[in-house]
Amino acid sequence: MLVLTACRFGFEGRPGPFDAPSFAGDSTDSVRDSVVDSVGDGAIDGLPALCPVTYTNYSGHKYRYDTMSTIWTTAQTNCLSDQVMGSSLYTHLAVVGDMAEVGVIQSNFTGNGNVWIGLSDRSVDGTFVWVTTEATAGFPPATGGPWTTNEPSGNTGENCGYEGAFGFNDGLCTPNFHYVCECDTSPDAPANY
Ligand SMILES: [Ca+2]
Ligand SMILES: [Ca+2]
Repeated sequence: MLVLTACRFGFEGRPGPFDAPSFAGDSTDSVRDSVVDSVGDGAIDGLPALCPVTYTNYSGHKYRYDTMSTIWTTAQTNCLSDQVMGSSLYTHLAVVGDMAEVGVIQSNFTGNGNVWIGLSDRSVDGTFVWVTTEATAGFPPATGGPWTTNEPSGNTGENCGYEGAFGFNDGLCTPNFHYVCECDTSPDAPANY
């Protein structure tokens, strides 16, 4: 069943909660296309808050650490495809919203090397943004912590963010790194990347 879900998402291109057109007879898509988010928190009204069973709790955050080494875009696609159909929650590369969350990622996932996170300046060079609509109050700042010393350094050449043992860095999007997916209430924001 999980494989079938992933294939369905893939056929429609970039997966998203309000994907269109719906598959004929696909009740789950019909539900998604007709519901609203009256609270404005990104969670779809009336749907259960379900994260995939492969996501587990780390200090209040729901993550899935994947030791498959891949490029940034594939990591994000893989995280998106985890999403439970009919859930009000979303999966995506981890959005690391404050220094406490930086620490959670470091404590649990960077011991075996760098991990891709959902940060990039692929859309507007020099402006690093997250892959979802989550409001992070300007985090990370343009320079200083959580950026590693003298980062971000990449200008037009390094557009994808990863976290390592010493903090964030911007790098080429093409190395093969492990990655961390997150499940939360904020939907994917494809215009950001
Ligand atoms: Ca987060
Ligand atoms: Ca860099």
